[in-house]
Amino acid sequence: VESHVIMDETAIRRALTRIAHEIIERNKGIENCILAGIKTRGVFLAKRLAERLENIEGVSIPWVELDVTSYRDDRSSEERGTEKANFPVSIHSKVVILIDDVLYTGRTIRAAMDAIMDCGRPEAIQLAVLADRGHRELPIRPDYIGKNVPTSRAEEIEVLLQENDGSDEVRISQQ
Ligand code: 3GP
Ligand code: 5GP
Ligand code: MG
Repeated sequence: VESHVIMDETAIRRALTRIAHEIIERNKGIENCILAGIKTRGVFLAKRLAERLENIEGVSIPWVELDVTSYRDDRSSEERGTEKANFPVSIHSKVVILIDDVLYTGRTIRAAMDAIMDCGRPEAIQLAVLADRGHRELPIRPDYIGKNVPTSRAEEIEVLLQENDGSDEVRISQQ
């Protein structure tokens, strides 16, 4: 399998720092925002963004973990289970910013929006992704993008994060 690095540790760090500034600018601060990281790697990215946002703005921002398994449309109802999303903080009238590592068909984000709506009525939902590899099957677009990565369907993006994989790196590989 041929594979090469498209983002190294520095590139990932700079992309997250830029996205943090974009979030602050777009929302005129972060007082009304909540970060929702989509398991697995989206959660680590959400934590990192929360840390940056707090350092820049000097106020804390809540972040939550989102497991969208039971809201997916591409699993059988047995696989999905019936567990309802449950936020530890109220999302009423908040701007919920979804965070994921890779955006592809958009089905994960569709499921994530369903999970959020099940928990209340946010003022808005925004989307931040580390890599957008294209091939959307739904009308979904990210508000904040680490890197646009044009891919063929046969390619795959591998995201390695320190917290989970021991190093920070984004790679693209031909299957
Ligand atoms: P993540 O949970 O950290 O995002 O979907 C389970 C894992 O498999 C994901 O990790 C994701 O990174 C990885 N993965 C790689 N290619 C694909 C793909 O084409 N579809 C999905 N759903 N996951 C993929
Ligand atoms: P989608 O639902 O948009 O098709 O896919 C998004 C989800 O699937 C993300 O959570 C992501 O983890 C995973 N995914 C889809 N394609 C890829 C890929 O090429 N690389 C990685 N790392 N994850 C992918
Ligand atoms: Mg993911």
